[in-house]
Order: sequence, then C-alpha cells, then structure tokens
Amino acid sequence: MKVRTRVTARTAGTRPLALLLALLLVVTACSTGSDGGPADDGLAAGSGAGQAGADDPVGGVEAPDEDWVVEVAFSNDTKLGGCAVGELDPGSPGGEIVTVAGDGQVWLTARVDGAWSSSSIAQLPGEAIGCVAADLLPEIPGDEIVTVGVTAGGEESGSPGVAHLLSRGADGWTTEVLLEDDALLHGVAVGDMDKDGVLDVVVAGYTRRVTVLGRDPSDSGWRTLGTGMLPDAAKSVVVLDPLGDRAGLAVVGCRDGSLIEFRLAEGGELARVDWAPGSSSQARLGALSPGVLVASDGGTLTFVKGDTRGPEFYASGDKLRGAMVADVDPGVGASRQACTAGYDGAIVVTGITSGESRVVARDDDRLHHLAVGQLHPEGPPSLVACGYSGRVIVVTHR
Ligand SMILES: [Ca+2]
Ligand SMILES: [Ca+2]
Repeated sequence: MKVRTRVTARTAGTRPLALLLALLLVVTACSTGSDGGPADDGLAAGSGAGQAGADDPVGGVEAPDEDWVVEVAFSNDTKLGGCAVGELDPGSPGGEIVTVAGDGQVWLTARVDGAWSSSSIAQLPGEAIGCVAADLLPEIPGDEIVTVGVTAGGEESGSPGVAHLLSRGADGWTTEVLLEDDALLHGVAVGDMDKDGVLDVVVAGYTRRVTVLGRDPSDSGWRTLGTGMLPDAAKSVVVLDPLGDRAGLAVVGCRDGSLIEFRLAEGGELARVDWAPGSSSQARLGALSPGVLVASDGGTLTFVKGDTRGPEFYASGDKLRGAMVADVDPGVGASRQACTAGYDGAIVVTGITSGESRVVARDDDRLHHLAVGQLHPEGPPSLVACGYSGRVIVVTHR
C-alpha cells in the first residue's frame, strides 16, 4: 500500500519564509488532492500534515519558538510508539523517518518534491513499540530497520515479544523475525558488540533479559552472541559509540530504576556492571560518551556514568520519553545539546554546557519517542518526535 499524505496548509505566521513554505504546501495540497488515483487510499491515516507557526498550531502542534521550524510530517489514526531516522531510501538525498504504530503498521515518511509523503512498508502481527535504523546488512544499500514489540495484539496483551528485521529488496521491503521472547520486547539498539567491524543488535524487554544478536559469518543468518539477566523489565537500551572505540558496551534501563552495563564475555554470557540507579523507570537512553543520557518516568533528564549520577539537565512535571544528544542548534557552537520529549507534549532542547532549556514544539498529547537525524540535505539535524496523537513532528533550527 502506497499512501501519500494529504497536506493541509494553513498560513504559518507572517514571516516571509513561513509564508513561502505555506504557499508551497497549498500548491502541494492541490496537486495531491486532484490526482484521485490509488494514492487516495488510506488518506484517513495520512492527513493533517503541515507547518505550525508560533500563534498558529497545526493539527494540535504548537511552535512556541520562532527560531525553530515545526512541521507535522505525518498524522496517523493510531499511537506511534517509536521513530528513527536513517538512510531508508538510498536514491534520495537526506534521511527518511520510520515510525511504528500500535496496530503493527510500519510507516516510512520522506520529503518528496518539497512535501512530506508517507507509505506503509510492513504490517506486523502485533504492536511495535520501538525501532532503530542502521546499516545492518552492508550488502544492501542504505539502512535496515529493527522493530520491537509483541507477536499479537497490543503491548498490554501479554503476548510473546518479538523483534523484526525489515530490509529493502528489489520488490519493496521484506520482514523477518530476528528473535521471539516470552514477553514484550521494549528496547532495541545497534552497535558492534563483538568488535568484528559489523553492527550487532541488542534487544531487551519484560522477560528481564537482554540478548545480543549478530550475523553468522558462515551463512549470514542471525545467531545469539550472548544473553544477560536484569533485575526488572527492560525499558530502554543504548550502545555507546556503536562503531568506535567504546563499541561493545551496552547500557540497559529498567522499570525499577536500575541501569545496567553489559559487555560480551566468554561463553555467551554478558558481563554485568550495575550503574548508579535512578528512583524511577529509566525510560529512554541516549549515548553521551563516556556515559549515557537518561530520561526517566520521574521527569528528569540526567547524565549517568558508572557510580556517578548527574548533572541533571532538565526536569519535567511528567514522564520523559526522549534522550538524544545532538547539535540541533548551530548557534550554540561546538557544544552538544541534550534533547527530550515527554508526556506533557513538549519537545525540549537543553544546552549541555549552558544549562539553558527551551521548548521548541508542543503536541497536544503524550509524546512517546524522540529521534534525531539529517532530514534536510543542508542545515542542522532535525528532531523527530511521535506519540499518542499519531503525529510525526519534525523540528529543525532555521
Ligand atoms: Ca544495508
Ligand atoms: Ca559485530
């Protein structure tokens, strides 16, 4: 099924650039609306895209800071649990966005001829809650996708957990099962855990188990490189420096506040080191080498390394669901920024050295994940958020 999003344009403030973009969106809306062919299938799942202005929310999304362009790239009728940015269409410049939905759909969203376009690339059998994009199969151009979730129904269904690998073939995307587990798989990350120069996959979930999967050099199939046990259900995973000097070190965040470091050890076991725990679920993790950035249920965005917890970069009154480190604001200079999003709907950028936080966009429902990536051929990387509203929100510094 190929679905082109309907673009609903509104006058986005009075700034000349915003007006120009709004006019572009109007033109696109007219051309998409008049084509009347198969592209109209599924428009209910793809409506509501547009650009929000400071005083002009689009589809429930506000853009409170005029230095940042806020776009609704896709609007789904079901919760979007996770998002990632990758090179998912090697034929087009810049990255594309993958999102996974509560109904098992996997959506690809890309900018095509100046307008956002989305298509469903897979229908998984159960809810998917998270995803990553990375070049796991070097023989295929571009990135592949790993999703985690359940084999049937929703995340609360009690169904077994599953991780799927999606890869691009000559006839479109194909889906294969990477791993089945006894309960929901909730966290996924990639990195070269065995240091053979090829990316591996780390998944963890409600069985309180973390599993490292790598390709078997003899037949290119996937095999388990190691497993380790956790004190509670896993919510999040990150691999530090996935292909660099610190590759081979994964950190798993758990529901009870535990934060556990793993490395591959002899005999298929994972060597475990407990880091300083938090007081609530360690919901999302980002790499901030030599440690991690942790977004918690308690609303804190904190740096953690080993026994050291802090500094705290940001605090929200509600659960946080994003932990990304990136240079999204070129005005800040070389120092990086810690970015988060959460149940209050806010997407927040904090200067790691300045400690200054700003809300750059706000959805009218809970946000569930935050990604970062290069979506525009030029300019800084964009933040991408998704959540219960079903919207994919793209935020880019002007
Ligand atoms: Ca590839
Ligand atoms: Ca490897």
